[in-house]
Amino acid sequence: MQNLAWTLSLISMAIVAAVFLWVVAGASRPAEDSGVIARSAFRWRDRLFWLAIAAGGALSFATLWEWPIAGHAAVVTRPDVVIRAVGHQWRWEIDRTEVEAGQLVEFEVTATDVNHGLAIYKDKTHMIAQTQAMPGYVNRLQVRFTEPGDYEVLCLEFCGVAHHGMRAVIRVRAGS
Ligand SMILES: [Cu+2]
Repeated sequence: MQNLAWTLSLISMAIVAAVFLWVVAGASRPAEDSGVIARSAFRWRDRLFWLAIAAGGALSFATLWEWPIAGHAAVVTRPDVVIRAVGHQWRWEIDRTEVEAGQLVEFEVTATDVNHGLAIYKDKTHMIAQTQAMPGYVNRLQVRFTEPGDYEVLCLEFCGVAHHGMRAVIRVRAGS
């Protein structure tokens, strides 16, 4: 899915760049006899504009309908486990790193220095939950790990030279 999105983005960027170059190349030509041709071109431009707006709206509606990040809605359920996660330049301080599959885990996320982003990944590339880690605030993030395994915690907010080194692991054991 990410590769498809990346390929489509590249194609779209190439089309935009090509149109841009075409317009630049044509800018030095004197304007053609205005009148019927120009009026019809303007009408087409108007139609294309509204078509692009409608297509963009439809595409956004179709693809963003399902919220991609689990457990990000308002916290309403009592968690089974509470884990405090504090971001520092450049490490995570997490007071508990083992839970059982099926438990509702609430992360209390904050930071001591600058903004960090706490993101939990399954299988390296699949982010299952994320929230900001901000000094002076506690953001609560509820996650129910359904499958056992090691989940990587990375920083999503560029926070300095060793940002990439902010890694931790949450180990999810098979539920009893
Ligand atoms: Cu960070």
